[in-house]
Amino acid sequence: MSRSPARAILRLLTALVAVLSLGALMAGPAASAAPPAKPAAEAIVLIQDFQFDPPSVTIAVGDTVRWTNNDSATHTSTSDKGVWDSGNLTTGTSFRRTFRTAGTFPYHCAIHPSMTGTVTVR
Ligand SMILES: [Cu+2]
Repeated sequence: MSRSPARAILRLLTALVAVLSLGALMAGPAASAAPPAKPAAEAIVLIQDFQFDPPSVTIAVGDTVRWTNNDSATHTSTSDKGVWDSGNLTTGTSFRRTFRTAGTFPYHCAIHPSMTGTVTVR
């Protein structure tokens, strides 16, 4: 059996390509994607004593607000403009909404309209 140098080089190149492909595969798509300017954050609004606490939060586009009802009464987080409605939040339950557009979003509790808050998205 004679070994051709061309064949040996070809085999070497094939192995090299395989290693390089594996490396690219392991690096994954994240390596080519630009890193986000800021990881998405979650702002927490507690519902207690018939109030949203804090009553106003300012977040960045892409961030999420989480409302958690710490009250004994049932409340809602309901957009004044119909953008979202949590439905009834019983004691200990939460509702999350991610805001993908900038703006000022007033909201209230549908059960207790005197409870109001604002989400500002920049
Ligand atoms: Cu309420």
